[in-house]
Amino acid sequence: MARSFAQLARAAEQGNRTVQVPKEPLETPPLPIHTLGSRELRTSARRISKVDEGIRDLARDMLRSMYSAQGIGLAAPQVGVHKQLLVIDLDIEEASTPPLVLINPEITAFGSSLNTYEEGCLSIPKVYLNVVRPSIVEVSYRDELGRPKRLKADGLLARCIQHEMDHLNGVLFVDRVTDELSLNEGLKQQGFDRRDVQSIR
Ligand code: K2U
Ligand code: ZN
Repeated sequence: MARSFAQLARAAEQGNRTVQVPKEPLETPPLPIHTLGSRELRTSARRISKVDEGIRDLARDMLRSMYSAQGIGLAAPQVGVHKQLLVIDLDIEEASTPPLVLINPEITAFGSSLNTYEEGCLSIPKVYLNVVRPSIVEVSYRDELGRPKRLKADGLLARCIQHEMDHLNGVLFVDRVTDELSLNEGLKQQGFDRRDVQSIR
């Protein structure tokens, strides 16, 4: 929905405090994405104490890197930044849909039913494997202006939120794959080392 002239004027006068960036692939994405085997992916992220312009600039660069890689989610540890920040955009084909920025997110409730979804990860290219997770989550977080928010999600958004929040805790989707044969096959085909998968049971 287009913003009114007054809203646009207010946004202009406040300076660009939103984090929307063009949703197109860049020649040189600003932040390289680390891949399986990198210690960066296994380092837990720290809480963000102050949501300032620096955090908003980081979110913008993460979005530019995510869109360039055709992803719908990205967590700061994937670009080597150990802060509790993740960005999500399920609608990467629609230029006007704003992305979700979750700062210091906490899952406050899980739905009781589970579902299976074939997940991928920008840090583990071309490996797609089934992962079982709760189908509904409730999450509380701060947005890009530092405002406290609560969100109840199902479907792909619930799945993406859980996948990204795992990244904040140094957990990768391959750690949750229970089908050992598919896991070994999928990793070997792409030249990844099975020993980089961590058991989390
Ligand atoms: O690496 C990442 O965190 C980005 C993930 C996000 C994601 C994983 C599993 C399920 C949903 C989202 C993906 O690589 S983004 C690629 C993608 C695109 C459309 C649908 C699912 C995954
Ligand atoms: Zn991922």
